[in-house]
Parts: sequence; structure tokens; C-alpha cells
Amino acid sequence: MIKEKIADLRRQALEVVKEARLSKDLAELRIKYLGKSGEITSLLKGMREVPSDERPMVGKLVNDLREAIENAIGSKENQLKAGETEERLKKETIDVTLPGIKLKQGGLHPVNLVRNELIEAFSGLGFKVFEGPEIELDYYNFKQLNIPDDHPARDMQDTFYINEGILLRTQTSAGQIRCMEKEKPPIKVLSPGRVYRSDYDATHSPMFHQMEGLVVDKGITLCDLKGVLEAVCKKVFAPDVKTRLRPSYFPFTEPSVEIDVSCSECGGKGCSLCKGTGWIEILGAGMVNRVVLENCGVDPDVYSGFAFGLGLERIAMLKYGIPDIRYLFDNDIRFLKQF
Ligand code: FA5
Repeated sequence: MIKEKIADLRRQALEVVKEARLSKDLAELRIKYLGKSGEITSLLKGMREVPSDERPMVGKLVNDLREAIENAIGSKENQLKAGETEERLKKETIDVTLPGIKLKQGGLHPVNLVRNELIEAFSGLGFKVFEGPEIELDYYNFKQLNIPDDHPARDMQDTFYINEGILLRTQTSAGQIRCMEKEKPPIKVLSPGRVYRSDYDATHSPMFHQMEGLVVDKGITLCDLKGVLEAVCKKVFAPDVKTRLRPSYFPFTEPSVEIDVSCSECGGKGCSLCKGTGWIEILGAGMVNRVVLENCGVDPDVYSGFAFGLGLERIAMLKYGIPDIRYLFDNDIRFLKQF
């Protein structure tokens, strides 16, 4: 009786193993036949009913059956795995003749383009870059620049204060003081960086970039300032661009000037961009005030210097014809892609 049962189970098990199509089916069959509560285990449980003289022979048959099922599952498993690997490799085949996926190339922001261009132009004239902190002491941003606590010039720059005495720098001019404290003349530095003011309209942004220039040496005059800025403007705008100096006021320069360039849009005839004047203001500048030199331990009777500060966004707007400063900070990819 049990012999027939063993023979039936062998036939049935080898058949289903042969028919299996997936590795996971084989795993299920292994549990069904060879698992703890599988068919072989239940056969062994039935051994109690087998007459004792037949037990060794029946035991051998059960062991043979277990071995036969294990072997059948093992070899079927190898066969399926080989097939599955082949199938996967076929699916993963790469057609090297297909065109590749083009990676989108990023570009530099217009403010960085202008910044790099200016640094290159000034470096050619011997300027080196000096960078100061964005979170600055009132001492460097105002006091040492000849703007004491109650000076009305503080109203010209709407300041973000962090606490009393500490602020977000409103001008890269703070770097002038840090530089003169650190280095002795001759000094010829360029200090680019972010500055902050409580301003917001088409030409004013609460965060913008300035680039400061400072030259201190013996015998520096306003002509040197004009010559340097004229050379750079011709390089950055156009070789025929004209520049002019207009009297202005900054507490840290004396005399102070504003520098205009001839309008790139109308060539100086007058248009809406230059508000009919033919000129566009690009920066503030002047001869370093004696008081500032003295504050930094530089003898104003031996040394003189000039300083200038320009707004990078304004230059980028002029150069690329950008009508509103906010385009520069909206991060609209359609705008940025044009540069
Ligand atoms: C100054 O900040 C002086 N420190 C410049 C200077 C340096 C004068 C050295 C003398 C010697 P002013 O506040 O004018 O000056 O700003 C300089 C430039 O920054 C302006 O010409 C303008 O181009 C730009 N600017 C000012 N405010 C903003 C703003 N809110 N958004 C964008 N650009 C601005």
C-alpha cells in the first residue's frame, strides 16, 4: 500500500517539477514536498503502520524519493535560472547606434558674466581681489567710512540691522577699511560681493551685487580714477563708449563723483532708457577722504587714493538690455537660457 503511495508521489512530483516555468514555482514545490509539513514528512509519519520487517526497505524508498525530488528541483532550478538570465540580458541589450540623450548644459548667470568680465578687465590693470564679510559691523560699514551714528548720509542706504552694531553690509565700501587695516600702501584691490538694502522696485533689489575698487599710493589723482574707469568701460561696453564725471557726495570720498557712460541704446542722442539725457549712471566714486585714510592709519599727507563702487545688476541690465532688475532674481529658466 505505502509502496504504491510512494510511487504515485514520485510520478506526480517529478511531473509538476518538470512543468514548472518560474523559479518561484520551484520554491513553492520545494516547500510542498520537502518542507517541514510537506509530503515526505507525512510519509515518514505513516511509517508507524508499516510492519517492522518492511520498514528498512520502505525507509530506503522514502529516502530515494526525497533525493529524486531534490535532484529534479535542483536541475530544473539551474535550467530556469539560465533561461531567466538569458531573457534579462536580451531585455537589457543597449543599441549603441541609437542617438544619446543630450544633457542640458547650464550657463553662467548674467550677473556672474558681468562680474567675471570686470574682474578680468581690472586684473589686466593690476587689481587683485579682496573679499569682506556680508554680515558686517556698523564700525566698518559706516563709522570708519566717516559716517558717524547720526550722520544724515545713513538715510541714503536703508539698512537691515541684525542687532545694534551688526548689520547686513549696505556697500562693499566696508571692505576698503578692512583692506587698509590689513595692508599697507601701495594698495590696488577689487572687492566684489553681495550687499543688502531695504529697497524694492524695477531698478532696486533688496539684495544686489557691488564691486568696489580701491587704489592707495603716492601721487594718486582723480585723473587716475578717470583713466582706469574709462579703460574698463571701453572693454566691457564698447570701444567708442564715452564716460563723464559728475559731482556728487559720499562721506568717504572728497571730492566725490558719479560716473556716467554714453547710452548704449541711442549712442548719446537721448532715448527712453537714458531718460532723454544720452547718459547712464553706472557708479559712485571719488578720492578717498583724508579722514578715512587717517582712520586706517595711512598718512594722508604722504598717500592719496581713489575708490569706486558699482552695481553689477545695473551694468548687466545696461549691457544686455534687461528692463527690470527682478528678472535677474526670478530664476525663470526662459530668461536665464538667453545668456
Ligand atoms: C555706494 O554704495 C558707494 N559705496 C559707492 C562708492 C564707493 C562711492 C566708493 C565712492 C567710493 P550707491 O549707494 O550710489 O553708492 O550705490 C552704488 C551703486 O549700487 C549704484 O550706482 C547702483 O548701481 C547700485 N545700487 C544701489 N542700490 C541698489 C539696489 N537697491 N539694487 C540694485 N543696485 C543698486
